[in-house]
Amino acid sequence: MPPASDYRDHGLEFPPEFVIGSATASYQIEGAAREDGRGPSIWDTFSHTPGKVWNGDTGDVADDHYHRWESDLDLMAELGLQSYRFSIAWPRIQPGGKGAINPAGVAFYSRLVDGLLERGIRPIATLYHWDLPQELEDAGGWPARDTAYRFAEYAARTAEALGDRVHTWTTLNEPWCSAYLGYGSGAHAPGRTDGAAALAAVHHLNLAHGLAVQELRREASNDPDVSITLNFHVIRGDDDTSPEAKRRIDALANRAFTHPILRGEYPADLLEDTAGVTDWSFVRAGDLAEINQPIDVLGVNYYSTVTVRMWDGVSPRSTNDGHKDMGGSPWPGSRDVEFLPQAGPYTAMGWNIAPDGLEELLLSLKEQFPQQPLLITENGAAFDDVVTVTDAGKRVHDDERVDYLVRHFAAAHRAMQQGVDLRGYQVWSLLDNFEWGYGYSKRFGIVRVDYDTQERILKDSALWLRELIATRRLPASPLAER
Ligand code: IFM
Repeated sequence: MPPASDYRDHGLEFPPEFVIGSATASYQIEGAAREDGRGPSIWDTFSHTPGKVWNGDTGDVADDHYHRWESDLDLMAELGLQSYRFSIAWPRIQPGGKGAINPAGVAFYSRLVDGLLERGIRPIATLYHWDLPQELEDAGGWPARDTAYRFAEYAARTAEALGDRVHTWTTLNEPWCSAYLGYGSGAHAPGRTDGAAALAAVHHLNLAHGLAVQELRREASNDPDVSITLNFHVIRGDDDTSPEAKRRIDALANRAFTHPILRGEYPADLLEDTAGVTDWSFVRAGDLAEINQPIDVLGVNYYSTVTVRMWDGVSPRSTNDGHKDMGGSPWPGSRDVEFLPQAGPYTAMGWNIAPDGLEELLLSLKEQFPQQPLLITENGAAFDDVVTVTDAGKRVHDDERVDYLVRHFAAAHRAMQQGVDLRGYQVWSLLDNFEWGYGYSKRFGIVRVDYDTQERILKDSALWLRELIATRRLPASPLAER
């Protein structure tokens, strides 16, 4: 084990009740795709379809976490994590997405939760991080209403099994991606390119969330915190047409979720902007009341910003919307919004590094939803790491990632100083993993994974996080003195 970092103390202090941990997701790390009764998910199908994922990578093996969960838990304990956010693979619990549970699947997560608790780490469980059972997609997927009811049933069965021990439940991770990338642009599984289907998926994901919240409250016996995680778009632009473009993207990306969930309504401008795509008749009487359930915390995922203006229809169109275009649009009804290249620096994803965007986002959520506690459920960065072999063993001096984290924790701290009720911070990701369409080409981990040997190497960012958690003070960036 390398020594703790010697970065100069930056000094910002985080209170003990501010829960600092790290996050992963089932398909990205587990592997064991066909073991112990797990059924196929849409990501198995998609990743095995030629041309969909970089290099033909799949989650078949991933980080082999399904077999290495115990040593991975020891790693978390070594880092002193206060919490661990993981996701449960629906097709392990219900291989076909409905009916009887698969005992082996439940047993895996039960062992994981017990292992976390034994090590004093708070379990934060996400019910859906994109691995929809393939059978449900074959029956219509998220554009079909029935999927929301199937999800509620899965939530109930899972809470029956684990609802005495999980501290925080998250219903859905980033429904924006499930709906718009899965059914609009086709960049994510199941790879459909149909704007109307994407908007129906938005509604059925919202409905699934609301129904699941009710099941979790009914079935869990330990009075858990219940949440949803959204990937907010922080939208910028200083062109004359930017205000209109911002309004449109804010409606599709942010308010399409926050307003039904936290206010019980769809924004009128969203319905108007998308009227040429769908009439929203899939929203039935009573749905909004089902969706609008109180949640204990709102999960916030933040990585970077977007910059927009309206396309004039003549100039060559900028296609830099930060999302791979696979033939469809992730913005139904607003294809005429143009996403502009942004000022750097950038991560290896090509995403701009903008910590002030996180502060702005947290303040804006406080203003819009003053009573709603917040939790950062994901923030982190991919960089092209280099392994250095020293006498003390293998090291990864990922200074840029540490710098990114220092700046974003500092931004969160500034927001807290301004009154934001922020309960914690989960760094994405604990382990390098399967980065969806980018396969294994992008490394977000604070722990490096050698995909040939499955060796784990603590990067400097992991040591930095360990120091932050142990001291409660933000260690300075190694780049600060350069
Ligand atoms: O890896 C993903 C994660 O699954 C969802 N949020 C964004 C991360 C980085 O792209």
